[in-house]
Formats: sequence, C-alpha cells, structure tokens
Amino acid sequence: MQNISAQPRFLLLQVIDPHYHQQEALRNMTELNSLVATFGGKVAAQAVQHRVKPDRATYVGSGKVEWLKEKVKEKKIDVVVLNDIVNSGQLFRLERMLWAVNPRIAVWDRIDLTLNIFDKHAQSKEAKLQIELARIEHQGPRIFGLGRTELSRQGAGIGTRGIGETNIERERRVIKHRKNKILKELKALQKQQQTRVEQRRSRGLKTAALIGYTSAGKTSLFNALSGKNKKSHQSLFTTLDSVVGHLAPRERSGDIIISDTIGFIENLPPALINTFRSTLMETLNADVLLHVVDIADAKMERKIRVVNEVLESLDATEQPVMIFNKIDLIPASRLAKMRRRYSGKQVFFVSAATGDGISELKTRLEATLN
Ligand SMILES: Nc1nc2c(ncn2[C@@H]2O[C@H](COP(=O)(O)OP(=O)(O)OP(=O)(O)O)[C@@H](O)[C@H]2O)c(=O)[nH]1
Ligand SMILES: [Mg+2]
Repeated sequence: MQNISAQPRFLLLQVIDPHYHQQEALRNMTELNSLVATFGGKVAAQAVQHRVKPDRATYVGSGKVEWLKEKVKEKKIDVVVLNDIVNSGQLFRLERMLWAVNPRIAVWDRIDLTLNIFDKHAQSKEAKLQIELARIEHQGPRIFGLGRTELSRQGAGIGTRGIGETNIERERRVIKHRKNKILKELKALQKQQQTRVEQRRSRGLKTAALIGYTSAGKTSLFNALSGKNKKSHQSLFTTLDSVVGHLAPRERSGDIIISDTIGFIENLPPALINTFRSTLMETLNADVLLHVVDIADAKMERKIRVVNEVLESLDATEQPVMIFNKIDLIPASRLAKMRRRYSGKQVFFVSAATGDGISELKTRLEATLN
C-alpha cells in the first residue's frame, strides 16, 4: 500500500478524437498541469490517448486500463486525472479496476480536480456548502465509503475500501438528508446576501465588481483599489469567495464598493457554474463590471472569450469595462499598439504591481458611479 505523501503523485490522461486539434489538446494539458500544481500535486506521468469515442464502461477502454495499471504501479501514482467531464459510473469502474495495483488510487475527472482545489481554498461557509453539494452530486457511486477524494485534507487516511452493499440504502438516506440540509442552509445564506445587496442599494452605495480569468490579477487590483491586503498568488483559484471593500481613500471616493471574486476558467464544468452562481450573484448585481485581463498572457484573446461566455451563461447583461492589467510585463511598443487598437473605447491599462494607471481608473470610477 502506498503512502499518501504530502505531495500526491498524479497521472494525467487526455482522450482525444484523432481528428481533434493537437495544439488544442496540448493547451488543455498545460492548464491541467497548472491545476494539479495549484492542488499541490506532482505530475509524475501524462499521456494523450487517441480514440474516436470514450469507452462506455471505463472511459479509456480495456487496453488502456492495462496500460494504466502498469503506469500506476511503476510511477507510484496516487491520483489519475481524466481531462474531461466524465460520468461518475465510468470513474468508479476505472477506479475499481485500478485497486488491483493500488488500493488507495483515486480516479478524478476535471470536476473532481476543480472541486478538490476549491475545497482546499474555500473560506466562507457558503462556498464550503456549495462545494459539498456539487461533490455529492458529482460523486455518484463513488460516494459510498470512498474517502479518497479527501486527499486534499492533509493527513487523512485514505484507507476505507467501502461500506458494503447492505449499508448502501441507509447511506443513501443519510446523503439525501444531508443534501436537503445544505440546500436549506444555502437558501438562508442567499437570502442574507440578497438583503445585503438591497441594503447597499437603498443606502445609495455603488458597486464595481472585478471579474476575469483566474490569475489575471483581480485580487492584486482589488488590493490596489481598496487599500486592503488580500492574498494574491501565482496559482490558479487563489480566490474563491466574494469580498468587498471601499474604494480608497473613502473620504474622496464616497461610497463606492469594490468586490473581488472567484476567477473563471475554460471548460468550467456547468455543475460548477451553478455551484458558484450564488457566490457570483453579488458580483453580477454590481453597477459596473470590471473585466480584468492579463495583457502579458499569450492566451489573452482566448481567455477574454471564455470570460464573456461564462458571463453569458450566468445571464449577466451588464457590458463589462476592460481593464488590461500587468502592463509592466510587456514592452512599451506593444502597449502603445494596444492603446491604439482600443482608442476611443472604454478600456484601462494598468499595473496592480507598479500602481501605473490605478489613479486614473479610480478617478473614472468615481466619476461614473457618484
Ligand atoms: N508583474 C505583475 N504581476 C501581477 C500584476 N497583477 C497581479 N500580478 C501577479 O499575478 C498573479 C495572480 O494575481 P492575483 O491577484 O492573485 O490574480 P487573481 O485574478 O485574483 O487570481 P485568482 O484569485 O487565483 O483567480 C500573482 O502572482 C500576482 O503577483 C501586475 O500588474 N504585474
Ligand atoms: Mg484572486
């Protein structure tokens, strides 16, 4: 039996249609690597499998299961991640087949990985409840006695094999009960949130919400605008909760509220969009949406599109104002080109790191919102 070390070892597998764009597959793998790093895992092996369609029973197909068994053993793998949204029955069957080589193996899909990252970072009661709910819904048969998705809880023994068929009915009832309780608690919390939004409105407070792809620099910008000192980090999904602060200095700006929230990501599973719908609700109720973009990111254009798509799926009607952040990281010539390209449009070029462009942004927010 393997020892689950502080840094679990991952095997990443992506099944792609042979006609699928190779570059696209690579890009997805790069992001998956960052997600595993954010989780705190080490990528010990990765592979791309060409298949026209995933196997109905095990997703990867019987030949690949044998290959996986070998790899899991050879590379001492703790977690296999399938880079897709996979049916929980398929995940369960594959996991069970891999027990032969590692009884503690966990097989995750993209949702599991994202949920486990969220679980590690979530602070607020609401976020924790939402994650638990999404997890109950996504785990399917894996929920019964498989403590394995608890890898993120440091030191947790991964031991228990299962609870036995006879107890499943009882367990099912317990889970259903828990689900109802979470839904009730969430409803109460959402009501409080709604009240907060309404109170702010009735007091004449205006809000500007920072949104954007994960790691674009929303929290850094939030700190620069509010004078607060919230944690920002290189890894993805540093922020999971919505927080608010006053635009600083308050004496000058009056009552303008800035909010920071969770970042978006490509292939965000729909289940997770729903999970965070309420966390994002406060954001979507803002008077101004500020779409923070990492101008130094080679995938900038693509990420802008992803953010717009997520906004659309959340039924946001407000047209966001673009904030190009991290201008300190690009050559002056490129910045000049971008300025020309967007001249006449409502966009801002800033650096949360150096403070460049921040006071201009503040002035504009004050003028727009007061
Ligand atoms: N050079 C430079 N780095 C920046 C700037 N703004 C943010 N960063 C860095 O970019 C990384 C991500 O910043 P965050 O503020 O955590 O980004 P975020 O959008 O809040 O990310 P999540 O909460 O994880 O979605 C951190 O390492 C920051 O130090 C900037 O203007 N210039
Ligand atoms: Mg953040």
